Amino acid sequence: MRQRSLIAITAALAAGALTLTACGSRDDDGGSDSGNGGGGTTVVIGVDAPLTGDLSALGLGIKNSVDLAAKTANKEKHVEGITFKVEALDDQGQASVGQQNATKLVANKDVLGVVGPLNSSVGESMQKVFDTAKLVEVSPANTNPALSQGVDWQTKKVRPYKSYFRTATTDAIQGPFAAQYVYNDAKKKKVFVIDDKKTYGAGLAATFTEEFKKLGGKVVGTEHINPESKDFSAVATKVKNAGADVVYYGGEYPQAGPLSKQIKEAGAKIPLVGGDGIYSADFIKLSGAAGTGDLATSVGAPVEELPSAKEFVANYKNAGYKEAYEAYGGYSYDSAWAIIEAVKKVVEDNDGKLPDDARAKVVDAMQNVSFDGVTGKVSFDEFGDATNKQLTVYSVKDGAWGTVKSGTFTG
Ligand code: ABU
Repeated sequence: MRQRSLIAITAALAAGALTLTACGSRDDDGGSDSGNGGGGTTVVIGVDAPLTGDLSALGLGIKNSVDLAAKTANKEKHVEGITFKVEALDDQGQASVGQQNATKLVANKDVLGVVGPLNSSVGESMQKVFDTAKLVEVSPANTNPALSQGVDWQTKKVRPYKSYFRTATTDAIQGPFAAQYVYNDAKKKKVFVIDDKKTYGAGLAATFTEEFKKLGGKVVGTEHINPESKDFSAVATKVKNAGADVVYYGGEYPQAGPLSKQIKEAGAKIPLVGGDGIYSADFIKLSGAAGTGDLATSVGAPVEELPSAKEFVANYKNAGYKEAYEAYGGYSYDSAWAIIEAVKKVVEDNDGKLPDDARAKVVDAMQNVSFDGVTGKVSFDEFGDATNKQLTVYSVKDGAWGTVKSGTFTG
């Protein structure tokens, strides 16, 4: 983000909203320069995330953060002649809905990039739709390695889709990073591993387990839960009887909160550890007092502690969004800004206008995008993965997540 006063940005946000209504769109045939000289051309940044349902705390943080990036770019006139607008669609955390949304976003010729989705399982269902249309997507939250490195990523990495990028790091790093913390720092040696059978949860539990065993830790039990259920008493009893000194859960907070509570109620007074999918204020609401001492890893450094994020944090607050930016706010802002930077490059390379094949050119430009973002340096490697591999361990203390340790996996 560029430097600016808080007063200026507040005025700018209002101005940005007005500008949106004054701009023309690109021609339906994808032609350029459809805006008039005064208003310029509208470029739409799509958003796909769970905006309703039990994952909406994270999804709304994503949507709001993209909105803030678009308004900031408009206020700064960051891309001469272009006004950015946001079209946000609700995937409800469901792969089939995400795929329908991808088709809708592709059909809108003004959409030149999409931020999202939250869920790796939803991402899987959207990638081909976007890639066929040469429409770039940048996920701030998908962490399953296969999305960018192929299903055989552990033996042979092959990028499946040129149009897919992400600003969050992957579970190839997050799971082992958590295992190192649990084994070496927290000194836990006997783990009970539970997952929700979903792309993200099962994958993360697997990468954690592999490293935990490599370090010398013992897996004393494994279970899968049904994410549609909230009654985990049977698995909680198994945890108690297994003699574990820690639980690792691959999944998301709507299940992790009640699971933590029920494990403690069953008599196992041991911490539950999870990944970025449980790093939400809603986990603490759902687990109640039982959540104290539970741990989560999440992508990147804590936004509140990053000098590069100060302006984002202040501007988000000033913009008056009802919902918190949550775990992926900074990454969502940076994902949107990456699209804005790619559009800027394409426009500047074409005499200040969008070319007819703008989508394909934005995909190409994205590969070389590089800027200092909210979360640090933003750029992508040959798989479309974030070059920023940092992660942080958080623990629940006094009813809030507190930072424990930042770093990355060192194999
Ligand atoms: N990364 C955590 C939640 C989103 C996902 O990858 O499914």
